[in-house]
Amino acid sequence: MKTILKNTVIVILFITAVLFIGTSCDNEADPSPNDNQCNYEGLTFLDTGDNTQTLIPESDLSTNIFNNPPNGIPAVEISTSTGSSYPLIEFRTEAITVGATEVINVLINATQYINITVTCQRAGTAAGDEFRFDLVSNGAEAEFCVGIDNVVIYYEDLDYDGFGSQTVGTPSSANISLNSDDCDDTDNSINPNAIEILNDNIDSNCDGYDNT
Ligand SMILES: [Ca+2]
Ligand SMILES: [Ca+2]
Ligand SMILES: [Ca+2]
Repeated sequence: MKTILKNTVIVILFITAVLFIGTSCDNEADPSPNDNQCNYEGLTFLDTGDNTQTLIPESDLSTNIFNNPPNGIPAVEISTSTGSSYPLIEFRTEAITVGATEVINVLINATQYINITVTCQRAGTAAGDEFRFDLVSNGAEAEFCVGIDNVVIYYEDLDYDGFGSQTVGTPSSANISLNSDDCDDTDNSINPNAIEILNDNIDSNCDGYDNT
């Protein structure tokens, strides 16, 4: 199937599943136990014939968890993988403990679909853990069952040079960075982008050596 046609079909199926059909996606016991594995993985819905339809397989979804974001509210983001032939989907929720709910918007191919109620039915905190989110709108349901691919960690960047220290940041940290590459977080002239001053007893560019 050509990519554009495939994308169109998936978007229509998703919108139909989430927004219009009065079907459900009860593909596991409800409420779901916090099992280690989802029965069905990826973005799925149950059609009117009670068959689980996979809109996007898990392997084409990328899932990040933010356990220590600057705003102090952990969140999960799910998107289509880079290079995926599926439509661009961006999903972010702060409902990431079992039973938590949130009403969110979901972005599909640059269009916002609003007022989708997300319920977290399986939760994790580390890479490899699985999340299961129920998406409900107008009585229709779809589900994300996904494994965490990346744990995004924010580090303290107390000298504001864009490079974090090894210290994991908190919402009260003065400044934060997505990397931990600073070898001296008290001096903004010392970081991986600095020019090394040879043999001054300071490793200015954080490569481990004073003279390179
Ligand atoms: Ca720094
Ligand atoms: Ca150096
Ligand atoms: Ca030096």
